[in-house]
Amino acid sequence: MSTPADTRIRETRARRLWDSRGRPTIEVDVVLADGSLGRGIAPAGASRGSREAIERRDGGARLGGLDVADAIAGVHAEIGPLLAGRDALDQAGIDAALIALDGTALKSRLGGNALVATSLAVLHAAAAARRLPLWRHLAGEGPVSLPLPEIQIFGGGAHAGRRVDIQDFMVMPVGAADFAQGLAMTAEVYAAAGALMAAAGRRQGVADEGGWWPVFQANEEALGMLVRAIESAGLRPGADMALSLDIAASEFGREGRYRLGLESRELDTAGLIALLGDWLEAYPIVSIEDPLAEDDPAGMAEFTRLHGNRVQIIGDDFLVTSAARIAQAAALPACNCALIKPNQAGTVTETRAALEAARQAGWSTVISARSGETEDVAIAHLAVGWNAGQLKVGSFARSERMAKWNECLRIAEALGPSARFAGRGALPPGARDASR
Ligand code: 2PG
Ligand code: MG
Repeated sequence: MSTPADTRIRETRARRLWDSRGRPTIEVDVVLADGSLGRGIAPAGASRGSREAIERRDGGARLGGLDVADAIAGVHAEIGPLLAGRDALDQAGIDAALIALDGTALKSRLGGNALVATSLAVLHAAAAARRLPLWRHLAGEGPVSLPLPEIQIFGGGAHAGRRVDIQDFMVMPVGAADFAQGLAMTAEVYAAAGALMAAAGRRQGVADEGGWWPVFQANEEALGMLVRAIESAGLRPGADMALSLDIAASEFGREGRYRLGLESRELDTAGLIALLGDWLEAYPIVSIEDPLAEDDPAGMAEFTRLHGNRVQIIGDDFLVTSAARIAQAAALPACNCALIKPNQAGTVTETRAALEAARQAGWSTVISARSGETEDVAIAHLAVGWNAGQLKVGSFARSERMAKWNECLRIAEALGPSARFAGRGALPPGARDASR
């Protein structure tokens, strides 16, 4: 029998790396007494909820004010000494200590970026000490599944210079038999969409998450193009490949006024709800994220009342991976699904609590990347190990995206024939059939 690993934290060190937009970000290494190493990197959003954990950035003129020297200094001066000697297996205790050390409501003092990188590093170190892949460490005896992918084909909003107002035009391979097939179907649709765009003179490179940069005259054109891309790939829209949207409405709406810049028109809450309702009628859409702005809970509740029985309604900016906000929304009720982003919460424990709150409400869950990403693949493991059901990573191009999809393929192989694919069953019951 081997002796149990010594899982006390020996060293915590931070460094500056660069994310997929070429902006500074923070990486934290946690080294245990037995030599096990855990490493976490903070991602960064562009369309952010106002109540998510706040990144600590240096400010000033250099590097757009985005450097992270202060956040790194905080890890070395305060977080390292706090963690020294603590047991890495006690994730909850460590995260609680980090939250207390920071002492602010939105983690602005030490920075949500420093905290999430540290918390993820501790998690990785614990898995390494147990000689387990992260997904297995997280799952314990619980069930695991490969997630239904949600993959962007066109990027818009804050990720494409606001070329179109809607942020993410995505597909979900609901007809796939397994995860690998789902990705292969997506590859065909991504390529078909690119070819159709090029043929129509509408292709201008890619947006921040690797989706095609759209040159459309109206937001709805993207929906028609998506359907044609699915057909051109030899798949059935709805039955094989469904559509999914992230409206990211907080980016163009506040106080009940929504300004669609591309179409030079302004809608009120009822108007936007009506427009989106028309799209739900006309296109095989199974999921829609942030249909109304974060400051419009009445709109979110009304949208959910009207459409919650037939489409997945995800809260992102509206819920900010907060267990408390998810419980409040469930009471309205608004939404039937929570987007789960570790850096919105700031620690692994709070991220997990948000996932549990969503489950408690009977909701579905989507683990999500940010628009600013890195080679860190932790979220692929969270999606499988926490049996979250769905994973959103951006598009099907650029290695900071592909790293996550590819990691899921490796996990699927490790699971072998017993691997369960969440598939369309990961969606709320009414949303599972978009071929209506
Ligand atoms: C979102 C994410 C990913 P960002 O809004 O869901 O698409 O974007 O990371 O910019 O918040
Ligand atoms: Mg979003």
